[in-house]
Amino acid sequence: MIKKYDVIGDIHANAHELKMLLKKLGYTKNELGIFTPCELNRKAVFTGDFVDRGHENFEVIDIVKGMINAGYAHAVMGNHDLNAGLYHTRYNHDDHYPQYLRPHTQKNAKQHATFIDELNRNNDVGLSNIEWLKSLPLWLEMDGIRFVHAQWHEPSMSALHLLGLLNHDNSIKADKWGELIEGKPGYDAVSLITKGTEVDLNGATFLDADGNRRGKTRLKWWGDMSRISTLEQVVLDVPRGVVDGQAIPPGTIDLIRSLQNSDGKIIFFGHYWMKGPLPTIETRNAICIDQSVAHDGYLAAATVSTNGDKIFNVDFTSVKSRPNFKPMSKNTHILVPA
Ligand SMILES: [Mn+2]
Repeated sequence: MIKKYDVIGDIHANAHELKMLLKKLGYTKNELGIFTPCELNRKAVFTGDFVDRGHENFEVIDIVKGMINAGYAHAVMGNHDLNAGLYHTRYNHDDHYPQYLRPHTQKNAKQHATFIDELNRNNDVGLSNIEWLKSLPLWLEMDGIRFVHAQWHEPSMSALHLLGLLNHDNSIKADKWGELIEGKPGYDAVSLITKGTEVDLNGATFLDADGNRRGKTRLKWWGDMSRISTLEQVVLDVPRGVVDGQAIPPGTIDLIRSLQNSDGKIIFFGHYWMKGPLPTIETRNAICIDQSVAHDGYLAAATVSTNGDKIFNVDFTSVKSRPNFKPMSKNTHILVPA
């Protein structure tokens, strides 16, 4: 039997682009307003990051949640969805002071500002949306196809199960969120899966888009191994010249090899702010489908056709982000709730 999966990357609260993309993929609204696939055995799979940056957090969740409940979609958790869960969940720091798992610093509040704004306007819906984000699985495998937000990191997946933090569907148990404290093994494992690995730049530093000086950056783990020879080829977001001529540390090569060697199965993921209108295939078994809709880019999808045993076609589709879309001003003042 032929099945199709429309794999959709980071949406970041851009409901308008999501609706355009679903229409382009042939989905139509049913009598309940749920986007419905145009053929049997076709489903959407969302690779996470539903919230933050755009201004339609709740509408995006409403669309995706409706599709999942109707049996038309699946989704995994992105780092922004995880951060939202951590930001709004308290744990007992000591016996006297419950604290939030993600501290309410100015930086964290700013990153989450559009969601907080919607939450302040509609608290009941917001709270149920936070619970929904917290219930998403960290990874999914269907018909031998793997879906994850940043990295299919098997040591972390095993660790989370061994620590007893996960349900059978690889979502985090509702009563275990209190163990996701920075520096603890559970936190590190969920971070590696949803945020990926950071590489040390051997003492080199650069200024990131937010003006922070950084000595580490995201590892681009899905390049073609036969072409990779320098550190520059496996680091993301680093301006040209910063790591000129540096060799890749052997440990990093081994890590890349292990991340790509996914039992021969193909991995779809988002997270990495790729540029251009359509995703590109660099290796046969790992495809990034985040085309930076929240940075004036595109919302992309990969339509994967499989006979249940073997993928026989992958098509890419995307829609441009709104021309007048403006990211939040960097000077937006955010009131940090006490
Ligand atoms: Mn993202």
